[in-house]
Amino acid sequence: MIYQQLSNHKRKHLALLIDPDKHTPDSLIAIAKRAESCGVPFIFIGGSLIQSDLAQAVRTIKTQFTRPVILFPGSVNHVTPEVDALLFLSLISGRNAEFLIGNQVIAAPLIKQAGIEVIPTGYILVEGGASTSVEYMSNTRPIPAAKTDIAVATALAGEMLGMKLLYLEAGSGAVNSVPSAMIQAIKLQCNIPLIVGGGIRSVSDLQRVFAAGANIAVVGTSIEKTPELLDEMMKVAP
Ligand code: 1GP
Repeated sequence: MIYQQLSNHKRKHLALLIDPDKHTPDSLIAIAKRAESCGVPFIFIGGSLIQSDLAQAVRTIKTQFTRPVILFPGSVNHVTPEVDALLFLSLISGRNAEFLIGNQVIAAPLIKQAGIEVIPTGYILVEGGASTSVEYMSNTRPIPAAKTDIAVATALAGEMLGMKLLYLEAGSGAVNSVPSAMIQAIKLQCNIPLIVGGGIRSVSDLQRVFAAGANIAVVGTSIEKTPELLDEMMKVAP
């Protein structure tokens, strides 16, 4: 079960987010090869708006990468049996019923048919200093970065609803990643593993997020710009 690997509390994990639209087949092979050789434990694949062939991208990645490829879906259309597991996201920081339950109802039979491992995930959008694709596409407002109490209450509600993971998201390309105080406060109150992503651009950003308590940190944009950074980041992923 991939969930068991993700929730191994003895380890901190770095997950590489790949948006297939940002790649050519050759660059996809190159990044998957790099991820394999430097020991990246998981690749997340997804994006708010994907126009390329996601299933084909997964197949290409898997020619080089032997560890789990996990779907981080932006829409129902992204469901494909090629992935090893899927974060079944509910956007619990928002109040848009389509992203809380509507799309999940449409996707559930397709996921069942595909036989993919499902990981129920409370997805919490946090203000990151730039307006992001998730915010626009989901038509929801992120939790203000200073409102730790709202983020903790939201995370607790997610855990009480039976979510198996929490995902604190500043949004792809965020100017500011999720504040340490918010990560720490959620870790203090919740027992389920915490993923943190959005705007992690350097080794020191990554160290800060791990030190604050994130179990899994997700990086996308910075590796698209500077693939070598992945090797540096993997050195500090304990
Ligand atoms: C994953 O959306 C993020 O949660 C990825 O963010 O592209 O800013 O690394 P970056």
